[in-house]
Amino acid sequence: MTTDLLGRYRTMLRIRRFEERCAELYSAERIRGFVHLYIGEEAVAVGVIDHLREDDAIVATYREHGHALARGIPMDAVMAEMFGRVEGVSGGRGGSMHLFHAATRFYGGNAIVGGGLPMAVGLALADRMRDRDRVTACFFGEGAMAEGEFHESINLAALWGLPVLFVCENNLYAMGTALARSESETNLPLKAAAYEVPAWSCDGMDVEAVSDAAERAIALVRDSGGPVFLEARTFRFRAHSMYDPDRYRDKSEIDQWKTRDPLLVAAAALRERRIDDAALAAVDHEVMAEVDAAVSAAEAGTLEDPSDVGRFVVSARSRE
Ligand SMILES: Cc1ncc(C[n+]2csc(CCOP(=O)(O)OP(=O)(O)O)c2C)c(N)n1
Repeated sequence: MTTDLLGRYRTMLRIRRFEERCAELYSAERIRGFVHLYIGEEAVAVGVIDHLREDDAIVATYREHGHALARGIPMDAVMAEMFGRVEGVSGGRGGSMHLFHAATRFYGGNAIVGGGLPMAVGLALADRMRDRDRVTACFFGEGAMAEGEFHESINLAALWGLPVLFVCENNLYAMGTALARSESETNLPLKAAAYEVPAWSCDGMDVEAVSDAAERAIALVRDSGGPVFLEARTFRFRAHSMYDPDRYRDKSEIDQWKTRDPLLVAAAALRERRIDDAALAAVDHEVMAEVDAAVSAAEAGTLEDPSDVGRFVVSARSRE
């Protein structure tokens, strides 16, 4: 847990530099498969995950590199996964969308929109049945709130009083579909409140605002034992995925949000606290060295022998 703003700035910068490098490596065809970047949204994962305890759980989406790094999964293991190497966090079999790390109770990484929500409710149910004082933080986009899984999951969590923090990362677009074009009600906390779940919003571009809101939300989950819903209003600066030509948003809208880049917002607050530019540059230097080392290690990593392709695959025959 990094309680100071400089620590949070550092984690956000680790996510940013990691992903910028991933984008370059993807364009160079050294990373393959699907890649969804979190650039612009870093304050959300960092502000929330900071307040989780080691034995709390996290469920995220396919846009989960930031959550994995904020959780403390080593960057080497995340980068190796991007390269499909055995040393990767999921043994090279998951790739960008399926980061999984049982040791830190990081339950993915899920390619299905809304797919993580019932899993989070199940994890919280298991904790409740075993009388364990744990919280499950579930991250999802506003697009997932149009899915039945959102409504089924939040309803059961409320009905059964399960300790889930539902974190909606509202970046306003679900692929090319703007929220206001697909939902008659765009007040997202209102939807959660319809299930009697305490719900509020925060500025997802300001890590301190997210942190304050998350601290309050997680404390309420622990005290009440029931779910809480937090909307973080944010924006992705890059396209939906590396395949997306991003033709549905005006450049002016993106530029406007970039003036509130979470790294700029945090840097400004740090300067007010007399952290000078040289100190921030030193952090960047260290982070770049960490990314360089992770890429070198990943490139030198092991590709699984093709004859192992059936390992971990349960077939009808192997069960006989
Ligand atoms: C059940 C399902 N439907 C559709 C898709 C295709 N799809 C992938 S991402 C996405 C948009 C989701 O947007 P949102 O939930 O807001 O998350 P964001 O990508 O903005 O982080 C869609 C429709 C999918 N993966 N799963």
